[in-house]
Amino acid sequence: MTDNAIRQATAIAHPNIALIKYWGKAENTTENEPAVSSLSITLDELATRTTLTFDTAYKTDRLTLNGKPDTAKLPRISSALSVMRQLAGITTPCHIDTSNNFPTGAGLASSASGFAALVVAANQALDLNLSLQQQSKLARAMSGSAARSLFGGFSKIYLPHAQLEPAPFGSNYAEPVAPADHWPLEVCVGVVSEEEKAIGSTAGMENSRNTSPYYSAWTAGNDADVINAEALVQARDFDKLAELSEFSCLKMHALALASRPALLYWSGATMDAMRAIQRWRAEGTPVFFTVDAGPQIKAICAPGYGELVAQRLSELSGIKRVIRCRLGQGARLLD
Ligand code: 2P0
Repeated sequence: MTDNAIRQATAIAHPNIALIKYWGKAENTTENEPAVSSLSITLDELATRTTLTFDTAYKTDRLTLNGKPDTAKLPRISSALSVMRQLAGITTPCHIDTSNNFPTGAGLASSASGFAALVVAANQALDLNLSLQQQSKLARAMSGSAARSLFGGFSKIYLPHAQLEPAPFGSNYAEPVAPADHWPLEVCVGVVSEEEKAIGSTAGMENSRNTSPYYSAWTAGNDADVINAEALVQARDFDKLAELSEFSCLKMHALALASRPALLYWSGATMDAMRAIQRWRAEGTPVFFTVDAGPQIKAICAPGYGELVAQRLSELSGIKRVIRCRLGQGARLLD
């Protein structure tokens, strides 16, 4: 690409929700390397849509989020984009116009969908012709969970050795485990709060690595959890995946809770919903919960049970609204 061209591309990406959680970065990483393996599902209903316009007429990068200028988030996005500009051999400023149809920075994985959409749009606009694996590595360096949103259905980051590769791609990336139609699970997101969280995941993970007495036990267990979860996904074994996924979620929160200062992401409504979901499952409804770095509750349901679970979830006090999702596609270009 020459430096005097106007280039534009639009991409869409969906958040993903980890069933086997990522929490913790490799020590001394300059490439945002995760310290643990993870496995996730990509959703369909929630989405980030991003248009990038590179134009030499601009003096600096600018960011519009949900129609409003956003200077707070610009530095992180701008420097992420600069890695891709460097690959293209240009320095052209860019207008990043992005919108989310769900709350930003509130534990609904907006950084996963946001950075996945950014990489896919930049790959196109800058004519980089990167493979999906290369795009996933770049997304991972921007935000760990974003690597997984390159793929639809079920995907994983499996890094039993965590060997570092040279920049800009780093050593690890996400891989597809199974497409959405392999096992069309449904997801009901119970929104407890629309507010942005006070402590971002990056700072929270560093806090846990530096202070939680459970950290080494946590990193030692995740490879096996991912191997086992992948086999359960392939076998479509809902009950065993439910047990393993709730175990991974609670293990991550135990680690976070035992950090100093403590990372307490749940509210009372989160915990009430966790107990209700376990009760529904004991009564025969195939559903399990997961919770990320925020108070929202995610109820994962066997195919056909989304409507029933959404109804029950919406009746719990403290749940403001329920968003129903199915499993979706990976990040992709829009015309
Ligand atoms: C996950 N989370 O596996 C875990 C579970 C939240 C809880 O990955 O610092 O935004 O940008 O690499 O990906 C959220 O952290 O962190 C996350 P960064 P990211 O989905």
